[in-house]
Amino acid sequence: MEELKRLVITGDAEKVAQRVQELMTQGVAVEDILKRGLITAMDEVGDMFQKGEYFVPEMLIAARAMNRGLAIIKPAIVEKGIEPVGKMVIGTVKGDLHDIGKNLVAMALEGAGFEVIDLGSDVSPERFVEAVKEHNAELLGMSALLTTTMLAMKDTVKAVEDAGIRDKVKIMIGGAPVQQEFADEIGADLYARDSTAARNLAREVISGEV
Ligand code: B1M
Repeated sequence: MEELKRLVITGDAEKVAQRVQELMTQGVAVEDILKRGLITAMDEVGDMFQKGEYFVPEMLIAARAMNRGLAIIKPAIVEKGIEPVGKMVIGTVKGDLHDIGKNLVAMALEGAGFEVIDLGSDVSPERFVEAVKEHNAELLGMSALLTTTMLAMKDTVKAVEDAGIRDKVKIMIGGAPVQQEFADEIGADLYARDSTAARNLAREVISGEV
C-alpha cells in the first residue's frame, strides 16, 4: 500500500495501474485500496499543494495517476455497492470558460471518495438547480475566475432559494477573484481558497461540522 501511495504522489499512472492490479490479485479489499491507498495519497498531495511543495502541474499529474487506479477498482466498487462519501454538483458559472481550478477541486473531492457531478463551464443557474435536484447532492460548488462572472454566483444562490431547496444543499464557492466576504454577501455557505480547503470543507459538511 505504501508503494501505491508513493506511485500516486509521484504521478506514475502506469505503475499505479499495475500496483492496483497486483493488490487486487493478492486479495486486498477494494475499500482498502481506495481508502488507505488512493485517497490517503491524494490527501498527502493536497497537503503538499497547500504547503507550496507541489504546484498545479504536479497536482494534475498525481490526480491523473489516481484516476488510473480508480478506473481499475471502479467496477468492483459499483458491484459491491460502496456508497460515495457524499455528492457534489460542480461547475464554472455562466459566461466563464476557465475550468482548470474547478477541475482540480473536482479531482480533490473524487480523490476523497466523493461522487462529483461535473457540469463543465458556462453553467446557468437553472442547470445547477436541476442537477442538484436530480442527483440529490449535499453540495453545490461554483467556480469563477472573472470579476464579471462572479456575479452569476449570486444568481445561482437565488435560483436555489427560488427552487425551494436552499436548506437541502450547502453552497461552496471559489476562484481567484472570490473571497470570504463575497461568499457572506451573496449568502453562500462556504468559501474555499484552494482545492485542499474545498476537500476539507466538503468533509466537514458530510460529518455535520459545518
Ligand atoms: Co483568462 N483571465 N480570460 N483565460 N486566465 C484570467 C483569470 C485573468 C486574471 C488574466 C489577467 O488579466 N491577468 C483575467 C481576469 C481578470 C478579471 O476578471 N479580474 C482573464 C481574462 C480577462 C480572460 C478573458 C476575458 C480574456 C479575453 O478574451 N479578453 C477570457 C474570458 C473567457 C471566458 O471565460 N468567457 C479568458 C480566457 C482564458 C483562456 C480560455 C485562454 C484560459 C482558460 C483555459 C481553461 O481554463 N480551460 C485562461 C487562463 C488559463 C487564465 C489564467 C492565465 C490562469 C487561470 C488558471 O487556470 N489558474 C488567469 C491568470 C492567472 O491566474 N494567472 C486568467 C490556475 C488555477 C488552478 O487557479 O482557477 O484560481 P484557480 O483555482 C484555484 C483556486 O481559485 C480554487 O482552487 C483552485 C486550485 O487551488 N478554486 C476553487 C477555483 N474554483 C474553486 C471552486 C471551489 C473552491 C475553490 O468551490 C466549488
